Amino acid sequence: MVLLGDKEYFKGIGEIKFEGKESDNPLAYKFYNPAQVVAGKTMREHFKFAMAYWHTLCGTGGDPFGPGTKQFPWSVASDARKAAEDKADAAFEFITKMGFDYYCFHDFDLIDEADTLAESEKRIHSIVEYLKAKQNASGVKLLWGTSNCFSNPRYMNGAASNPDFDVLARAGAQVKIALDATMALGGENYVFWGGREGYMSLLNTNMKLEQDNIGRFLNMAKDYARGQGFTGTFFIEPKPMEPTKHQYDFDAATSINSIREYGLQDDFKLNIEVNHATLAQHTFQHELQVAANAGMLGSIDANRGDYQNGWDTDQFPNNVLETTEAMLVFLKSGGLQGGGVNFDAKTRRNSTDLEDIFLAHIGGADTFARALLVADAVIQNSAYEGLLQKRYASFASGKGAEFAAGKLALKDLYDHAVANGEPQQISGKQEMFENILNQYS
Ligand code: XLS
Ligand code: NI
Ligand code: NI
Repeated sequence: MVLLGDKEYFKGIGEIKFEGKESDNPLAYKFYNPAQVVAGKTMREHFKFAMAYWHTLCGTGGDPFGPGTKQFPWSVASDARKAAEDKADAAFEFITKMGFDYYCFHDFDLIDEADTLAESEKRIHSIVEYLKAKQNASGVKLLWGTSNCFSNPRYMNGAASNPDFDVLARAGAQVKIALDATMALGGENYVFWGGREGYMSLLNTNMKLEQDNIGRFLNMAKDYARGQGFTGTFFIEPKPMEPTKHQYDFDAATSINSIREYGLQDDFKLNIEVNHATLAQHTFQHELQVAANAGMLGSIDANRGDYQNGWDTDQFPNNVLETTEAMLVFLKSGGLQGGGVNFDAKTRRNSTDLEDIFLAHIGGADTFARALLVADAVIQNSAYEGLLQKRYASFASGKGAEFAAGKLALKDLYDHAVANGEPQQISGKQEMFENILNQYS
């Protein structure tokens, strides 16, 4: 089914509407009701759902054992500019039919990279003009842009962490062009995911120099964009491994340390991805909480991994209980600072119908919406908050409160312990907390 010249790619699929949980229509939202107010904000404002250009329009399902399986009707033109326009048409048709307000891209998701830097820059500029018109016509906005400094073989030894200055400078040029494109499109944020910023073997690696170079590189990118008037937030997206064995931005805590070490804490926050958290042997909610504690919970890449293997499988979210634990952190920390929820997720290799892309995003949005509703009900109506407070009540009065206010010395702890004897055993009540989540979901 090739629709050359025909601008509707997703035929037979209209606007996806909220129909509620009783609806049997697979192409309707059961829980995501954009206008519904939860904890003082509409769902639409809470989430700022975004489509990821790379998975949704570029990824045809190839894996190490076989080629792509999906024939996208927008990927048939041989001319780069025409192919990019078709892809943009499909992108905006999809985003608007989903009722989403945002999208995210890597530079060369938009249009194929050319043989030279100059020609690549020209191509990006020309497609940016086209996208600008599409944004204006639809009201769809750019949540964040980024540059792909990991696919091209020139980056096999890294981009900003490359041992060769020429490659580092080449990456700098690419980031400048991607920043220009992001700013021209009114992008609200800019992401750095260091796919090849890491190493495979310490034997051939000067880790200190590589990390210092990344710090200098990020500062230069930030200074350039600020100099051009960019007021958005920069996000680091942590991931422990894949493609490199040791990625420098391993997890939220590691990345926050780097951000502070490089002096970037006023401009940078984190973009937390579910499957990256689990690859780092953390939970998603743990990573959100670490980011929130540092005031750096910026944005979310929504997906999920697979518990039976250790890859970045980028499946769509569908686990309500787990997402509810994440939404508890989300609500209690006041939501995302500047970012939104980007579906960095792909349909399976054998999900080959165009309709599957809609079903997947509907499922992802419904999972987040349902989890938000449950988390809100738990906070508002259940014993949860009270139980949590009670667990730490010893710091709210007496000596505990004095300690929390920084008024005690070690000798005071000694005196308190001597006076009070062996502390009572107090249960952590984990099962009771878990039962509350189950009860409200
Ligand atoms: C890969 C990352 C990537 C970033 C953007 O694992 O998730 O898709 O989000 O470069
Ligand atoms: Ni991501
Ligand atoms: Ni990822």
